[in-house]
Amino acid sequence: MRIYFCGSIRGGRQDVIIYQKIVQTLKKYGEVLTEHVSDSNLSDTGEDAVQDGEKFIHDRDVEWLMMSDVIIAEVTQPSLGVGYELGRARNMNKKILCLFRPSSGKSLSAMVRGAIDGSLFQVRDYKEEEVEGILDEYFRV
Ligand code: 6K6
Repeated sequence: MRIYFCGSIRGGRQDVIIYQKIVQTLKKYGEVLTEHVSDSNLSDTGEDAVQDGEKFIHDRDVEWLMMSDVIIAEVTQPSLGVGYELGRARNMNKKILCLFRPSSGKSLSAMVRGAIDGSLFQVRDYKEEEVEGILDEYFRV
């Protein structure tokens, strides 16, 4: 199973600890193609982008999206990149789970919550301490 994890980078890194918890849990279920998203050394400044080249990053990430069996996105911290990835993945008819924490006081974009289709595209509101259980449930069915 190939898993593509999406989380905010330039959108802001304040949830990186939660991304790490999610990626550690996802590793029980398959290969996480985008483990770097949970790397606390990755800043939102773009230094890594300069090194790698933004076109390279974009094209590699879209290729990984195509190769992946499932997309897990932590969508609490708004990110243009994550929104873009979700739109592309939806168009590829991928299985997608978006995780959102209402306790943040934020309100999820209607373009994400409104994309729920009762099967492939799911959005789950959760509390931080529930995240492992939610992922276990998602991957065991
Ligand atoms: C590093 C630091 C700032 O920009 C970078 C570039 N590095 C990236 N490397 C790999 N994936 C990236 C990078 N930047 C964005 N992404 C992808 O977009 C990830 O898969 C994330 O899910 C998403 C984050 O988008 P932004 O708009 O929050 O950066």
